[in-house]
Amino acid sequence: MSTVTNVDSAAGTPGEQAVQRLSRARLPEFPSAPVRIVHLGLGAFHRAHQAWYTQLVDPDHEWGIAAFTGRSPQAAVDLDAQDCLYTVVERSADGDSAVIVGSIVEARDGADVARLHDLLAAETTAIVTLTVTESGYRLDAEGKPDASDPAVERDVTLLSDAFDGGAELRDARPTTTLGRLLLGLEARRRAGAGPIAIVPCDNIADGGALVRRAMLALADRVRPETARWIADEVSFVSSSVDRITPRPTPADEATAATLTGFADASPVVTEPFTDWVLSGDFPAGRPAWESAGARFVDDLEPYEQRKLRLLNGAHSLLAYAGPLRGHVTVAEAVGDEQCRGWVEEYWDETERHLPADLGLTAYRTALLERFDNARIEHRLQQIALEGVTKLRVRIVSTLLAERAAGRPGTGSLRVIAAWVAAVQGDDRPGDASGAAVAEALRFHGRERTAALVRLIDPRLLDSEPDDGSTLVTELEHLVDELTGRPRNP
Ligand code: CS2
Repeated sequence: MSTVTNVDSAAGTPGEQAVQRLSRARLPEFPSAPVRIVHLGLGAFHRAHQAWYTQLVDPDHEWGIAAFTGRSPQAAVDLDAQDCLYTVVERSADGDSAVIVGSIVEARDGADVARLHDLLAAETTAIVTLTVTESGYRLDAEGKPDASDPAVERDVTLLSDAFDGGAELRDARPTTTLGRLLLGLEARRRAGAGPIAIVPCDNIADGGALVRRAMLALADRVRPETARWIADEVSFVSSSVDRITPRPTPADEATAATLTGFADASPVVTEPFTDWVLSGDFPAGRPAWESAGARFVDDLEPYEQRKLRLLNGAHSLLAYAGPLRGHVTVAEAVGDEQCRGWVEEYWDETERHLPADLGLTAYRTALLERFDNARIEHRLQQIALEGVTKLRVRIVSTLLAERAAGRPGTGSLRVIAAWVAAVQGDDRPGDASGAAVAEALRFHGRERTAALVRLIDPRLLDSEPDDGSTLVTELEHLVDELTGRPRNP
């Protein structure tokens, strides 16, 4: 890995910071590697995680990444303007250090499906990684492509047409992540380019199997022959990813320039901690990510559940409960004794449902230290987005297990209560399930509470002996406690 500090800072225009823009011409130690990895969802997390790992283990520049944007095409424009080089600022509680990363060699608007088509049709492309957020897969509660989502249905229609030869495959313009990926896989099948690995890197449980099932269901609706080819030739790898990476702010640009001597319009700030656990096959090869600390395991579930439930679950708790107590960042919220107590209570409860040999005490201590790092400005508002999908993944299994054991599961129920309080409040977090949440909010009183719970997972009510009546009462008590507003009888 190259760490660049205070390199020649002579250039620059008057009135601007006197530093040169990052470019491969100025930094010959970052030659452009050939594309062998395609990434969907070019954002800060990918750049601080998978791209960072890839650079660390690729001294001979053999594994270039072509990254496609998800929701923000501007990210590709900004990165492209600096030859896809960018700074990763590692921010510990004591200070900052920086590395320049060059493993991304191509940054594209996600709408450039023709380029995705060509890259997946190339035998040299071995891997597709994804960071498109939990809701970016557009799945229903059963894990199938959500048929009530008009974008999914539009893609099914236009891909069916293109796969049947009604339109040129390369010219089709699906808009959903799975629709685009399916088009790319069909291009690969037609080109005879062989097997490939798909690696979802979002906070979802058993992501490889989930995305495989979803992709096969989608492909089956479009063209069963393609579904069969995917089932035989495509490996879906599950992975648990971990690195706290807040959304970049304008101040990060100045920090990056000070640390490296180069102007960077797209730096990423992240914590020093990082983890990556993977399970699955890479039939067309892969970088030796394990040399940078990634772990390849047969059974991912314990690691994944530990991370999703303890880290992400606590994040969600703080994201909804923290603002009710006036907090803006994770460090502020977890520094509040009351919130910290709720986190500990939630963790005690969750621990009962995780394997005991996972070093949970040390894991919790380390988590608190990471959350306490006040130099990482991790805004609760960012974590609060997409609550329905996140709570489904992070909280529901603990709560169901607690209730099945005859306990109230107050620690987990409080996370849902905090979300209910947040969506009922004025500053309702934006959500991919926004329309469904708005629908539930049209009810009143207990019906509204039940409708919101049902959105997260209907089993929470259906598996209760009294159809959820007690759970709703308990939940409403917790909402009242959190908001300090006892409801009218
Ligand atoms: C967070 C995660 O925004 C969120 O929902 O809980 O992004 C979290 O910071 C990462 O998973 C940490 O690895």
